[in-house]
Parts: sequence; C-alpha cells; structure tokens
Amino acid sequence: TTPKALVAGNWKMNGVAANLAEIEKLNDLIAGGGANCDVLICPPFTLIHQSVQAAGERVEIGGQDCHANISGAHTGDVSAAMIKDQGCSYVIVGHSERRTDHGETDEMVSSKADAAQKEELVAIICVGETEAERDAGDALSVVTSQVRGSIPADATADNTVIAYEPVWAIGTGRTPTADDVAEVHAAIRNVLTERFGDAGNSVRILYGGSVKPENARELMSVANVNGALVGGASLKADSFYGIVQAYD
Ligand code: G2H
Repeated sequence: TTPKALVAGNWKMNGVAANLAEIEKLNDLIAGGGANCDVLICPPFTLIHQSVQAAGERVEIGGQDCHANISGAHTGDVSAAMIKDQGCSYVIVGHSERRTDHGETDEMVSSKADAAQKEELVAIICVGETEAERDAGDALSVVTSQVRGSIPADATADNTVIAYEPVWAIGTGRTPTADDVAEVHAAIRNVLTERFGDAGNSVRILYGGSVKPENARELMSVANVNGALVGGASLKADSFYGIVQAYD
C-alpha cells in the first residue's frame, strides 16, 4: 500500500498576481511530461482564487494555514470552510514558522487540522525538531510526540498527510543524511500504524527542508518518503518541475 506521492509547494509569504504565470507554466510542464505524483501549490491567501483559475488539470491548490473555527469574530484569520469554498483540496497546518512566529502548540495544530478535515480538506500536518533537539539526541522523541499530539481524534488515514521538516534544514540549504531521514520517517510510520492500523501505511509522509532539483531524487528514494514539501524551490515552475520529475 505505498501511497501515491505528493509534491507540494509552499510559497510562504511570497507571490503577487504576476507570479500566477508560474502556476500556468507548471501545469503545462506536467501536462507535457507526465508525473507519477500529485502536485500541489499553496500560495498566500490573497492569490488562492486566481491560483485555482490558473492551475488547470494537473495542479491542485491549498492554503498555508487555517483557523480552528469555521467562522466568527477572528479579525485577519481565514477558516478551512473559506479555503474549501475557493476550490482548494489541502491545507498546511503547524508549519514550524507558524509554531515559532505564532506560538502554535500541538493542541492548536490538532484543532486546525480537525477544522480542515471536517471541511473535507486534507490536512498536511508539519512536524520537526530544532537543531538543539537533534544535537541533544531528542529528534525521534520530539517528532513522534508532535505527530501524536497534532493528529486530531477524528482524523482518518485518507485526510491526513504528515510533513517532516527538520527546523534546521528549512531555507538553510542544509539537509539531513538519507539515513537520518529514513530513521525519522520510519518512526513516524510506526506512530501512524499504531494510530490507524494497516491504513497507516497509506498515509503520505513528506520530507521538507531545502529540497531542490539536485537533491530531490536521493531524498525521494528514501524508504517511507512519499513526497516533498518545498519552499524556495517551488516559486519557479522550472525548479519545482525539476523536483516533480523525481517521480518520472
Ligand atoms: C520548509 C520548506 C517548505 P524550504 O519550510 O515548507 O522550505 O524548501 O525553502 O526549506
């Protein structure tokens, strides 16, 4: 039950209307060259509507965060229902930048994922250790505890994706060794099969942190790596397509 891979782009706080051409180009590249994976772009909220129009047949569009409530007095926030309404199929929750910049805890991430899943979005739940935690030998315990604490009680194997992003590898150009990635992904897989039984084997576990065309093939060939969450290299269609091609 190896799941179909997912290569997801996270534009973070980058992109204006002019960048929508990259989404159109990406769709054309994939339509021309095929790709044995699902392809997703998560632009800023301001571009979601236009991104859905630009995406064509092969590119899906998602949000980068959602509120835990469906509507109400939460100035500046966006709900899962609103993201779904605009034609999205996924939302990222608990990215380390949200955990750091906005103090999001596992409990908050779980509430957001729950809201997303109740709106029939797939929640991409992000986890990852800091450099200090890795140096202290705590990477596996930190990551498995984040996975346990961030998956909502009502989640299913179908509406859950986990993204492992070591915080020290995000935007730094540094990546863990294939052995380190394999060890963490195997530990996450164990938590998922404990939680979902056999169906846990079909949950996609993405690797994220400085994924580029040059390292994608090696990282994507590691056991239990079922795709990538890509930041910087997702902003240009050519480099993102270079990562998608790891699944040709
Ligand atoms: C990790 C990743 C995307 P980058 O945050 O979520 O970013 O590929 O730029 O390291």
